[in-house]
Amino acid sequence: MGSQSELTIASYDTGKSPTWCPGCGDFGIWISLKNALVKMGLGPDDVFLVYGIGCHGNMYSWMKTYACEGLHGRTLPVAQGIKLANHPLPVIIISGDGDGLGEGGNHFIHAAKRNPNVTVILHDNQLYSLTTGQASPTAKPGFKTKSTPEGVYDEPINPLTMSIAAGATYVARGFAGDAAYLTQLIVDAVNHKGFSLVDILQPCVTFDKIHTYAYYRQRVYRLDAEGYKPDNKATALAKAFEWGDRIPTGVFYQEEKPTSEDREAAIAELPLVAQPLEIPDIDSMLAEFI
Ligand SMILES: Cc1ncc(C[n+]2csc(CCOP(=O)(O)OP(=O)(O)O)c2C)c(N)n1
Ligand SMILES: [Mg+2]
Repeated sequence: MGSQSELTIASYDTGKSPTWCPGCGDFGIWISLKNALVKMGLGPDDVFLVYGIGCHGNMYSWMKTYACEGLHGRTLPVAQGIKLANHPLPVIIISGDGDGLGEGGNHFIHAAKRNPNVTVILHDNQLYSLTTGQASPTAKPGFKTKSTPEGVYDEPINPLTMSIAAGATYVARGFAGDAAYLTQLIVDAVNHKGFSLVDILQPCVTFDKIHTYAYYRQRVYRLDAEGYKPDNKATALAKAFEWGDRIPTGVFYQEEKPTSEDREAAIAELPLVAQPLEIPDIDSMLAEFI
């Protein structure tokens, strides 16, 4: 692990500057992620980031850690492969609402069900922003976008209720305009052992004039300030459906459960990367199949 005293947010600089639009919610998420890594003492060599395709995924170019950019929607298969190969390595997924819940929706449900020890940071702007502002699966009814000029008319996917129902063991929501609290939620999510989601309300300043920083600021409140306890699925689901004049943020649900790596006998003693490559007795192994 990197030495926390030497780490600063500058430790993750690549020398490239962000190309995000000035004011994009991605900035708040990026700074919160860097703050969280510094707080946990995870330097560029101590963590693997898997990026989706979208404005969020462009972070790959200005964030120095072990990392890869997957195909659009395929962050979770890649992340689970990395976790199987080297399960002590923290793996964080930088995904979008389109990437993670549209193209990658099926992977998302099955990853939540398996409970690998990975964290999904979901940049939830209700839009496909990189492709210039089409409605994403989380777009709310009535929202007018390039692809829905009369307003969205179908039901949105709710990342929180979907994750809780599918079996995720840490489910939280943050706001890109509150970096201090978002940092805390990311630290908690990465420290949680199991599949963790931080769904992040993220204003898109270019393609969305409705869900602005002011819009969210007037509505968001913290569950923990109201004595909420995240230990009951039914209560968590009810809270996760709350959306309107008041929008809850914080930890909706958390439970301890064996991870997919815990259940994998082949890596019980040693991570796969630390295991010897040679096959001890190839002839007797082959004889089983002949
Ligand atoms: C298989 C495939 N389909 C479609 C695209 C085009 N595409 C690139 S980014 C994107 C949407 C990104 O939306 P989201 O994940 O919400 O990211 P954001 O830009 O909002 O951060 C799409 C559809 C692609 N690159 N690959
Ligand atoms: Mg998006």
